[in-house]
Amino acid sequence: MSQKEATRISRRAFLSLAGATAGAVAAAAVSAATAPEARAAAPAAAPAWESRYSVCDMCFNRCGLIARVENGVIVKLDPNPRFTKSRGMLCARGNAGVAQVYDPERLKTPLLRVGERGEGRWKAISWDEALDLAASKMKDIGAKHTRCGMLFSAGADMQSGFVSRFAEAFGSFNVTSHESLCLLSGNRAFVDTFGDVPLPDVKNSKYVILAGANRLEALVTPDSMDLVSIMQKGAKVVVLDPRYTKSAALASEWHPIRPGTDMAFMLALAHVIIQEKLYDAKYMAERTSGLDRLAAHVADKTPAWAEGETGIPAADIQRMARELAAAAPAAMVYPGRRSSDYENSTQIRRSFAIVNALLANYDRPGGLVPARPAGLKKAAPFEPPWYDDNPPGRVDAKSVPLLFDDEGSFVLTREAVLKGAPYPVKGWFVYKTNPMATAPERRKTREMIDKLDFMVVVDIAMSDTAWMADLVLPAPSGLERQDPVQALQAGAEGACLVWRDPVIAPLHQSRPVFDILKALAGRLGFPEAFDFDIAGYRRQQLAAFPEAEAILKRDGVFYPPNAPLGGTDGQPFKTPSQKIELYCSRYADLGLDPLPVYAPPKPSPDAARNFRLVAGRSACVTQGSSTNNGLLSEFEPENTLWLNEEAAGELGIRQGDVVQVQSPAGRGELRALVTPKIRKDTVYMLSGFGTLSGGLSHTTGVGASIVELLESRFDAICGNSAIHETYVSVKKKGAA
Ligand SMILES: Nc1nc2c(c(=O)[nH]1)N[C@H]1C(S)=C(S)[C@@H](COP(=O)(O)OP(=O)(O)OC[C@H]3O[C@@H](n4cnc5c(=O)[nH]c(N)nc54)[C@H](O)[C@@H]3O)O[C@H]1N2
Ligand SMILES: Nc1nc2c(c(=O)[nH]1)N[C@H]1C(S)=C(S)[C@@H](COP(=O)(O)OP(=O)(O)OC[C@H]3O[C@@H](n4cnc5c(=O)[nH]c(N)nc54)[C@H](O)[C@@H]3O)O[C@H]1N2
Ligand code: SF4
Ligand SMILES: [Mo]
Repeated sequence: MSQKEATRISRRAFLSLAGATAGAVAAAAVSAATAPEARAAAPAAAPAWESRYSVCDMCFNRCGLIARVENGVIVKLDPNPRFTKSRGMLCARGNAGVAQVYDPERLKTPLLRVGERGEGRWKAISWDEALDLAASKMKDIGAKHTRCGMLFSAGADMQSGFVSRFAEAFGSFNVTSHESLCLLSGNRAFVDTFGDVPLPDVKNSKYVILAGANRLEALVTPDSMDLVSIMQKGAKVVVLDPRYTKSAALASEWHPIRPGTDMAFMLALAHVIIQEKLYDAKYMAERTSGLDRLAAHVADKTPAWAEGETGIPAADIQRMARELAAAAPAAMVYPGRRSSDYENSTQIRRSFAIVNALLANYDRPGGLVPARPAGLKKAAPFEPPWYDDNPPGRVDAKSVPLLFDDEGSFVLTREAVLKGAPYPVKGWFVYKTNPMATAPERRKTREMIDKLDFMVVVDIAMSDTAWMADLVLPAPSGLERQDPVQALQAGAEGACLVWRDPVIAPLHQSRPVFDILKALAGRLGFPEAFDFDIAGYRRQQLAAFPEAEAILKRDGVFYPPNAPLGGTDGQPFKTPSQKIELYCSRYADLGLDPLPVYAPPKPSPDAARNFRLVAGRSACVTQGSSTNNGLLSEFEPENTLWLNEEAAGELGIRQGDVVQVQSPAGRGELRALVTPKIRKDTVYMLSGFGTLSGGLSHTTGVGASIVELLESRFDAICGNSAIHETYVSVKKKGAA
């Protein structure tokens, strides 16, 4: 039976299980659904099914779940009703977590590359051999290139903090995370305006402007569910998106904004609110700084002007500004999450932050609320060593004015590795992140890897990044792991605490990254940095809540006492002026625009490349890497190029035709989805296809890779990647 057939059966099994009541049906389905290894791991005469708590690991939201385990095999995942952040939801990807665990293509043993890089010839080796090798390579790189010669990258995970800890103990400043491909420009903008990154309290909001965020497909809990509930109660949700997304379809209003012009829209909202004095003057005087300068800055940013930039009718912009102000403070411009879109994204998101400030919605129900302290204690504190021979800072330091030191910029780090300057980086430890599929300009990531002496990847699957490594280490899924406590925030409801205990024993030879790091720390001579276990670590984290452990075991979630909203009233904001900085004094000091200055999006430098390529989510795919999941791939079997029907007509492209897409970075071939649901000047495709790895049978040779096409642009202030800045040409395959 081929792997595809096997996973098709598992999908059928999954669907029948979802509705099954008879134990016999369930048992039959399970035996078809599970890989032989899983069955082998099951104890012979275990009792009937048990429910075990865990937290979904199919994306960063960490929705609480209950796993039903029969004879040592997970047969179904359900939402944990006590976990209120997800409002009782476990999405399609969450349900498909079972298929990740029992994926026949999972990595099973440590693998050592024996052929050329990317050729796919591997030798299974023992853990001892693998750890000895990794330790000796890291030691060599440290000795030859200083300890900063090792780069560490970790994705969103409850154990990712241990990777940073290891890097610190090892002595390298060079750590990157998925965040510099995701949300750092948005964070930069809000930190520099409010002094922190507030959360949207969607649940209590009466008016939400959702710009560049597709919350009903790109799920963020509880916001996604709350948007639907508030619309049912009469709240207004306005979507600005060049595509008619599912959020657009359900929203009160959709405006197909011209890509890259959101700042013009926001400045015009500010113009109307200020001109018509629709703001709370006392609040503005007491809590914000720079209103006069902002007023002067937006004096000519009229709705009529913004219409010319955005394509949104001036009358609508004026009406929306009035409606928004009337609903304030229970109103917001949704801050968004992924802001890795434009080279001026920090300034674009600053304009979002400024409109929110004009609504006086900070720390108010229905507005933007500060993250609440969760009361976790720092566990296992340690004194990181100091190495005199190290360079002064990160390899990407000083490449942009306001890099986040802890995350850096993947795109700029890659540039530095390619150049070998300011100093060589020759080793890469990668955990649960897949830059070969999620960083723009795949060719460059490949070239970066070619510069390395040693690369080790800890993953659950043979991702494209793992495929390029020297050493690949198999990881357990979240359902097989014990994880530390993590605080999660849910709008006005504040923090909750979760952890993970294994629902089943780890399959195959997989080992959690904590164990790997601990073993390496021992071999590299700093065992003291990992001289604890996760149970002990969690006890220290929970020192303030003696009751938490028992409650976590009983309910799968613990709610620390959360202060009511309004707690920051009268308190200074964490900005230089201690106020909300409409005018950003820090930017002025650095020679950056202290107020967001609008510039029209740059036209394509090449007349043949007349489509802007934009990225975005599907509800059934997580980033670049769940497309090989046997259940989810049935919903998204391949990616297509969304192409406006008029544009397609002009190019002679019909529904389903194979098209060739080209950019300065690369090219791709995939089928066209001819649709009215996208602007004529924009094309879109999903990530996670056109993979290179020999261990991803659903996606290798299927569709096209968007990261092959995207140019490696970045935000000028913080170095976050900018993946909507690429223009592509499109033609029918075979056309001249
Ligand atoms: N199902 C699912 N849910 C997820 C994830 C996932 O992979 N799958 N990932 C999670 C993560 S890590 C993140 S960061 C979030 C991302 O969630 P979002 O921040 O909502 O990001 P995207 O889905 O990328 O949506 C961006 C939208 O912006 C539109 N757009 C493009 N250019 C412009 C423009 O110039 N202006 C405007 N107004 N719109 C534009 C795109 O068409 C797209 O629909 O989702 C999270 N939730
Ligand atoms: N073109 C394009 N690029 C994008 C985006 C986009 O919308 N379009 N979105 C951007 C955003 S917002 C983000 S957040 C980033 C995300 O970028 P990444 O951090 O690269 O995210 P994923 O693609 O989810 O990669 C997760 C990796 O972890 C592995 N994995 C899954 N579960 C486990 C586990 O339990 N243990 C281990 N060890 N590994 C596991 C997966 O196999 C996969 O290789 O991508 C960014 N890049
Ligand atoms: S949103 Fe879906 S995939 Fe993400 S944690 Fe929740 S259930 Fe899992
Ligand atoms: Mo993200």
